[in-house]
Amino acid sequence: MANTLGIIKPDGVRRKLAGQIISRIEKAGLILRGMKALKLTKEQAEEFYAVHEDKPFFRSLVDFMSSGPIVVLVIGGHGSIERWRELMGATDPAKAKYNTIRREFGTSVEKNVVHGSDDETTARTEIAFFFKENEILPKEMK
Ligand code: IDP
Ligand code: MG
Repeated sequence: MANTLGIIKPDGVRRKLAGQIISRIEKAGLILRGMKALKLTKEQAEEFYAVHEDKPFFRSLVDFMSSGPIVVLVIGGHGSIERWRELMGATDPAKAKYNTIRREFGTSVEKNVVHGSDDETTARTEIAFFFKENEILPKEMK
């Protein structure tokens, strides 16, 4: 029952897709346990995506992720990590399944609208990157 981190990336916020994306999370029966809007500095984007620092797309990704406001979400509920990734779809919108967020709204492999943690370990680290303990609703709170 681990929480996961979701991000509505700058392309999603700019295009006013945040409401629709949050609506999909709610309709899927997942639970919003934390939410804030903020803008990453270049340094913060570099740190968040440090695992990709050797990739050819790293500089462009950092520029993109720090180009405008994002919405960060703590998403809970049964199977939240896998289920949020299912709702997002594959990294490349052109290869993502129909009805996924990336397939419907993504415009390139970089500008793919949303982020999701890939496992329990990264979820924990990524949530802690944005949220203090007291900014996350506890599981028992309904
Ligand atoms: P994920 O977001 O589906 O987990 P990752 O491989 O972890 O995909 O890549 C992180 C982010 O980096 C992607 O969501 C996308 O924005 C960007 N990205 C990944 N691969 C490419 C690429 O080949 N070209 C440009 N950007 C990429
Ligand atoms: Mg990833």
